[in-house]
Amino acid sequence: MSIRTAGEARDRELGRARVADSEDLQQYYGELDRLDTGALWTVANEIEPWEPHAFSAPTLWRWSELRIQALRSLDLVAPEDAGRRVVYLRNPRRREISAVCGLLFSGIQVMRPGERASAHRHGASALRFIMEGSGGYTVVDGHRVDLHPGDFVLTPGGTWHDHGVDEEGETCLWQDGLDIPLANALEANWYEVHPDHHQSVDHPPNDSEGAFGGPALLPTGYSWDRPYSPLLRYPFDATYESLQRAASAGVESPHDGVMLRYVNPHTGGHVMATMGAAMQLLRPGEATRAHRHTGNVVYQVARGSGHSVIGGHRFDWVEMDIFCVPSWTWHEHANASTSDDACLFSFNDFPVLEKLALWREQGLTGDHPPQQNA
Ligand code: 1HN
Repeated sequence: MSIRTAGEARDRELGRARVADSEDLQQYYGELDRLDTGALWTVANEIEPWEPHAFSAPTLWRWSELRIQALRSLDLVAPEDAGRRVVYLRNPRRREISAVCGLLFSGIQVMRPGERASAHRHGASALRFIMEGSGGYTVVDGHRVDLHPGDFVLTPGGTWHDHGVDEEGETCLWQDGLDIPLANALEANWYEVHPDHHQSVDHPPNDSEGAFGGPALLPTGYSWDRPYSPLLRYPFDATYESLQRAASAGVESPHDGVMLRYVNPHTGGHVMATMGAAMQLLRPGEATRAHRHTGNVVYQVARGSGHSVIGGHRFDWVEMDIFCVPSWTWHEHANASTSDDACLFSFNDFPVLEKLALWREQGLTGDHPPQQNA
């Protein structure tokens, strides 16, 4: 797929590769090819786009459609056979790597009461945003974490994890976000099945929240040297209250509304090494200004309804819909309601961009973004 969309006309400029073709050159290229080599000037403009190029298409998946298909899978496959009963979201331009956007993965997992999915671990990191159900839980390295709608939960790379729904619970649905395509692109992913297939819970339930979930309070005398947050669950109610408090304190951005990052309380940094996450509040009638940045973002509507303009395309959304914003794509969001809040959960690959010093951001002071390239 060509990454030279806009700017081909500018490739005639001094400073770009602009070698005119000739018979001698064609013969030369043929000889290089036989040696598994090539002339840089034949590919330079292709591999050095003027601006960051997104391979993914801005896309929205309707929860009303996803939910029906995820529930259908309940009667079609058992978690013991499927490993994980997940319907994944496939970006129309990322089919070959099963990515939702950029190098991120997203899927809808469904489990019914009494089911357990066996324990495993992998190099890739995972996160979950819980949509519906009760009695769901995940066990992360022996710590049980209960799953409630609106909660954001971590299963960091390298940790043993298995999930289940208690017998007396209700069918649970949640979004799984993973960095699997990234880990595979880096040729660094691996997978292990737990020797006992299920973990024993060897800590009090939800202990990570007891220890690390206080308001800006941490236990004394603990040490933590893992590359992810010791807090494994971020409940919705506390998140929503924080957004309200931030709004009252005037903490807002013209591009994001009131947006709070989920943080590793130990470092103040992103929750995991490869993926960050956030929740943003669009107040009644609020519309943000367009901006763009490197990094890919997958949004899920946690509350309310509205629309986003992404790369010049308008997407109307309602609760639980999922949509994505590919790298360097102009985007803006609007709350459709003049009386109710809208909340957007999102996860992203920003930690990777930041660590590799590839983060770049551009905002607009005017109201309308320029025409986005196709
Ligand atoms: C995985 O391990 C889970 O543990 C869910 O629940 C989705 C998608 C791709 C690869 C591994 C899970 C996954 C996954």
